[in-house]
Amino acid sequence: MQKKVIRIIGVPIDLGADRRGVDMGPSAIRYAGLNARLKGLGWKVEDYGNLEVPVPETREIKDKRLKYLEEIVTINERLHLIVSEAIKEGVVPLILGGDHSLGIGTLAGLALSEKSFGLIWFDTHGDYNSLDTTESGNIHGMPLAVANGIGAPELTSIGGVKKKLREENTVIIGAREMDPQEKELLRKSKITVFTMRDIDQVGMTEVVKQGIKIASQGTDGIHISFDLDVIDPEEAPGVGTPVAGGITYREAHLAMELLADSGRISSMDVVEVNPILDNHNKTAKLAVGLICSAFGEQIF
Ligand code: 6HN
Ligand code: MN
Ligand code: MN
Ligand code: MN
Repeated sequence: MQKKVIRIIGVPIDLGADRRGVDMGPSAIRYAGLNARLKGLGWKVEDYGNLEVPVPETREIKDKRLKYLEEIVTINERLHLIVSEAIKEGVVPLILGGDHSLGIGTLAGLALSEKSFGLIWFDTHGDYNSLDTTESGNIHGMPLAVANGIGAPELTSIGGVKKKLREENTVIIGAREMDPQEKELLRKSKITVFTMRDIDQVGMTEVVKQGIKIASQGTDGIHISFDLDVIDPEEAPGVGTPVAGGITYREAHLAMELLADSGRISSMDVVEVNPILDNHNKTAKLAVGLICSAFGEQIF
């Protein structure tokens, strides 16, 4: 039997966020044993290594509303080609961040495919800021909007097609902190938002089941974009933007286990691991556990 292939692509970027450190995420996740564990699950693992990303100290912020725009465009131009190539070859791209601005490149790469993908975005945040709604100017707060065709033309034009996602097949899970105008913008879309309150009320199983249904309708697969800050900082202290009141260790695993059961995962981003703020690589180890659950690891 031919083994299925996962291609790991590291994107050590922290240009999209104010707080430094998520550039070390790919190293921390690899150091936590990712490749060996995936191989243990029967996957053939191709590690592409890391994309070259400039160090902020060597660059200047030219526009405070779009910090490091040029650099982030260059990186995502490169990433989108690598992701689209992986999909074309029938291998599963697994992108390790880095900050969430890399979602722009991943989704642009998926959009180049003839296949169509639903999207499940696990995040505390909406990442749906536009040029006009951003309060920080940090591009990691914008990737979902950019993928929906909203934002700086330099970003939305990556990959040629402006709209890279199907709103009706897009789901956010775990939201609990959004900027006021970002919220308004998101409400105008057809994106489904499951907040922490929804998870509290109906449980993670129900939320993920509904999420899979929404992301599956009329699509060939599901892309998971997993921002570690969706997990409670007690469990995941090493993240770029920690916010109290997140999902538990088990809820996160359960979500990945249910997605694995669906058999529909086409690709995955794992972002915002910050080793500087972490406690003995706890968050990176958790990230590895979640990736393995998504790719077939079972408790029993
Ligand atoms: N993330 N809404 C805030 C901003 O700066 O736009 C926070 C964004 C966080 C983004 O965690 O990927
Ligand atoms: Mn930075
Ligand atoms: Mn995010
Ligand atoms: Mn976030």
